[in-house]
Amino acid sequence: MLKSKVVTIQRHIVEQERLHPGATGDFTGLLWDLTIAAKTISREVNKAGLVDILGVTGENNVHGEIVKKLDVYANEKICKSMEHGGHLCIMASEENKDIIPIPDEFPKGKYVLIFDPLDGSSNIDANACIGTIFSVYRRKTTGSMITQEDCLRKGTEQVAAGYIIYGSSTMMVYTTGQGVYGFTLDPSIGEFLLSHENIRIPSKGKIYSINEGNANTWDEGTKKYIAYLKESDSLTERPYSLRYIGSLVADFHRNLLYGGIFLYPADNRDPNKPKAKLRLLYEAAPLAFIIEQAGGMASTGKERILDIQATELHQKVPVIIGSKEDVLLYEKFFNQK
Ligand code: P6P
Repeated sequence: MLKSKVVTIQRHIVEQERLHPGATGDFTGLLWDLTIAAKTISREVNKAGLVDILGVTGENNVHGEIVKKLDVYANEKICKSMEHGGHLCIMASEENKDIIPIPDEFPKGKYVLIFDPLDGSSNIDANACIGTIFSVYRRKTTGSMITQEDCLRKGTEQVAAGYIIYGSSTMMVYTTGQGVYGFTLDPSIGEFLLSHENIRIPSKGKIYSINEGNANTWDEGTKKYIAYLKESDSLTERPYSLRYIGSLVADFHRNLLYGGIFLYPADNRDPNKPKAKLRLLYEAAPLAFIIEQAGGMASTGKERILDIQATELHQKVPVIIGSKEDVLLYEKFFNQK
């Protein structure tokens, strides 16, 4: 039974545009083109088991990870869908070592798109949830040359961020700084329909998401915090439940709706050289924008993720993200001397 008020994502984007008096429709066109790419990737993801798109290409991406065909497909689909609209001046992707220029034959726009085309791809063959994550900035440089500088930004400069989650249904969740909105794809009409208006994350959850297999790599503060969550205390609603899919978008989306904390701390076995895993520009920063817009918090343990100035395209950071009270408590444990 459809809700009385059926709002497509296109209509919502236009309504959001009206909130920005200076908007030219350029930004609307950018988000619109993204929804086209999302629908096409969703179609391929949902039939991945039926066509020879599963399995690996045998190549590795810039991080030395084996690339699955769907990653390559999603990356190419987003690039092809976004390069000709005249909204972008540059792109950057998890799958590409360097920035992705807009081909000369296409007009250049004033926005920058940075994305992870298919995060959680190691779960593809297991038919587990995977997702696309994107982040949008306004161009920073003014000269004729568009450089990597336009991509190396601080998260607070984002004008939009979002993700598409390919799960039991396909959802697109995004923010332009006016709250967080979720749209569910109705395949029968090929439209994303508003299903989650103004998403707010509970201030405190009862779920924690972390790869417990890495416990021997954690710093002392993280070890103590996770041990604390496992103690029994009805007053503070402990023990928490562990929920970990191993697909960032899926773990993030569940915690956004139910409340809770997702943690990917650095490997601290060499305290002089802590090693993080998740990437700042196309994983941590866009999700941090979304979580703050939903009333939550995103930290490295030491600092607000949105305050970090990127210095490398594929820079990695520790990610502690979710309900504000949970992240604040983690920071107390992490910074205990
Ligand atoms: P681990 C997937 O490869 C990913 O980048 C995220 O989607 C996910 O949160 C994380 O890695 C899982 O990493 O080390 O727990 O398998």
